[in-house]
Amino acid sequence: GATDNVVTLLDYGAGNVRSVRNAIRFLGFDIKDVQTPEDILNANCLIFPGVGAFAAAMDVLNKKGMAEALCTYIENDRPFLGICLGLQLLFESSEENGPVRGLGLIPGVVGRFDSTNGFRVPHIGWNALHTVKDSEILDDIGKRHVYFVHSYRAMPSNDNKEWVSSTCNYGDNFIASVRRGNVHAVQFHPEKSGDVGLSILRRFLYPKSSTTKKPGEGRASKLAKRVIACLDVRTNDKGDLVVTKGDQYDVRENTGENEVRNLGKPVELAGQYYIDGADEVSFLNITGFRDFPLGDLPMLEVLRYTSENVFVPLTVGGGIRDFTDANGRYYSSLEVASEYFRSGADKISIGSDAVYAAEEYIRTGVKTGKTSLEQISRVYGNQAVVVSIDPRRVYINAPDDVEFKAVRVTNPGPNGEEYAWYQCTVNGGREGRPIGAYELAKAVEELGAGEILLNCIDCDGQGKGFDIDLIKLISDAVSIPVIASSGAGVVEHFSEVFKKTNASAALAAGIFHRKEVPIQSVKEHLLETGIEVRM
Ligand code: 1PR
Repeated sequence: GATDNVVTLLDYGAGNVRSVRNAIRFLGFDIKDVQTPEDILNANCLIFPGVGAFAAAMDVLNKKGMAEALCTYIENDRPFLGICLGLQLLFESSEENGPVRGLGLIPGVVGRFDSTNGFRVPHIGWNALHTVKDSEILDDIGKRHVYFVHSYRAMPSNDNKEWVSSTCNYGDNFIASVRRGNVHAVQFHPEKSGDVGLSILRRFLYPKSSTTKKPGEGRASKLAKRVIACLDVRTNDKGDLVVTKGDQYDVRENTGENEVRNLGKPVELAGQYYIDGADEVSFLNITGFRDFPLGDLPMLEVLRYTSENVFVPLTVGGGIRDFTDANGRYYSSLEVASEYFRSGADKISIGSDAVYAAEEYIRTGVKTGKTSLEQISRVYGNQAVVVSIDPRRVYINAPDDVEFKAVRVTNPGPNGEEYAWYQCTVNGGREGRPIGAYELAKAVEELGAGEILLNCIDCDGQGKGFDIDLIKLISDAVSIPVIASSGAGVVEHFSEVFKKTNASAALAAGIFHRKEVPIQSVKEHLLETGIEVRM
């Protein structure tokens, strides 16, 4: 085990392993980074949080001579924990942009989830496991959920039976963890799985402290519906970074001073929501469209501090686009996103820039590969790229009145209109664009978005419920997960959106900030109504 309280970390520089580092430090260990193959061979305890694409990872490992060292280390039964791609690389090969050869330690091929059978890909979110043998680090996991985010998976077979310690059901029964002796690997992210994840890491780091030997009573489950807390962040007129919240995107108070509504400090609130049971936390830098976010260092600091104590996924959005600063220095959107990832974000969210990209794509039919969406998802993977849509309802009398996809609305408009289309906006709802939410969602899915955050300006801050018509329209149109947002006022709004639409998650802001509805009571209500959630 990690006797000297030092963990060796294999970070080959492909992406964000900050949360793994934070979790290791949180558990009281120091980190030694692998520089050479010898560092692998000399490790007492090695963690390999694979990130990025399979082929790129194998490439680096082979070039640096680390593939061979890893094989030797693992064959000698030295303490090892692979995470996500760190599990997949142990197999013979992967179909991800391949076939590509892996380390070949475990028989089997890593393949892609099939989205044609109604399961959304990437597989993002919380599942319980089905434990099939004693895995030590998963002892006592029981029915508790862990966090997955991936599009590829390995399947159990007769050939790899001696390795498989748990499976998870998501369309397929895929391998969730493997274990042989001191060698462990997990497909999920313990560093993002809250308390459960931290205790898994703790068991790995302190192997002797686990005394129970009976396998945990795991069981397969459905993917849990996620409850997400959202923090709209901006600097107020005094220059402090505050969590604010608008009514239909207007964040200023109706007082003489017209000040920016201040609902608390971002790091504190995010920490509180984590403790309260939020499945994810999102930060939206809502003035990012006009202020360059890398000039806005406080936001990066907010991420750094938050990720030290918050072990669920963090998303950040606002201002992700190409930018030239006052000194003429050019920053690509990829650089902006990278800075967010380095500071602790697990996903970035793109608003305005995705609208322009989708418009262009629909007009030309050509994927240039140059949009922020395409560039960031190519480097960090689709699952790391969320597109935030800010649509406004536009009532019409007949669906053919516009060239955009319209729906028959549940509640007719002010003049008895029975239809509406949802017009996309940019710059925090200030400017309407000639594209509908439906067209945008389809286009950004093709361009590489891994998830959609679906707001609705009409419902924002109103507490009257989500826009079911809109959420149904979009969640049926795409095969990536859709996060329903805007309008939650009571717990019943959450069960309504999950019963009536195919949303994968529901996000709220105002009711949590004003402490009107605790996250825990949302979860309890969902559970009571038969909806699977992580408790
Ligand atoms: O365009 O890439 O710079 O991204 C800007 C981001 O900031 C977008 O994601 C956009 O949604 C967000 N944004 C911009 N202006 C505002 C504003 O409020 N003035 N906030 C804004 C969006 C909406 C939701 C809110 C839900 C739930 N906030 O995130 O949290 O509506 O609220 P509720 O539960 O209180 O109803 P770019």
